[in-house]
Amino acid sequence: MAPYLPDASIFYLPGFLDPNCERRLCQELHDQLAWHQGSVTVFGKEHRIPRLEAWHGDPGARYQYSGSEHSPQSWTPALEEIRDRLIQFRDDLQFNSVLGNLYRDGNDAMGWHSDDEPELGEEPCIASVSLGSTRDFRLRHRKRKDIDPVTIQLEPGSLLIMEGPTQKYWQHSLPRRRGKNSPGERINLTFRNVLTASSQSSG
Ligand SMILES: O=C(O)CCC(=O)C(=O)O
Ligand SMILES: [Mn+2]
Repeated sequence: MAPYLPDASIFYLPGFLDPNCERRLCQELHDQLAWHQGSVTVFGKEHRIPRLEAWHGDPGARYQYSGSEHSPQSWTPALEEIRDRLIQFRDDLQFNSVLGNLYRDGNDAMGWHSDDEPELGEEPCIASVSLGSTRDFRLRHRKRKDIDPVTIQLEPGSLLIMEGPTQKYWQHSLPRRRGKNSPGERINLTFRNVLTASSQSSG
């Protein structure tokens, strides 16, 4: 169960993928996605981002992340399998793309942000599937300092759905975890529906 959060609609389901399926898909995603390490430029200095990324989806689902725009690589069988399971689970959802993040170990992380890019439209639905090591997922309200940040442990095979006003009012992050309990490799997939030129012109 996800904790109750005001101004948000968050749903957490452990065991969305059974353990055998999770292990098989984790290996396939590791081997088959177009992983690369991006970089961001801050005050004129280029920094490599601390994780690997891959953007896959329908042609035309162009998306801006880590400071530049990317055209998608095509769907792989593992990505299509997980996307189809998501649609079976919630047939009101549709996704034309997926951002993969590969955290090689506890030094890899993602800073505070919201998935609120204009190309995701108003109140986007983001379906996040986790494989590999468990990591802490942190959430904090953007304005209300009286609400404490929340941690959800994203387990292998779990599904986290964020929708409604979540991205408008909340930020999330995946902090570094160093030291003796440092986690092993983790893959996260966030399925998204990016507005394309044709979806925008058809209203
Ligand atoms: O790895 C995660 O669980 C979070 C990924 C994320 O927030 C993103 O891809 O925007
Ligand atoms: Mn995000």
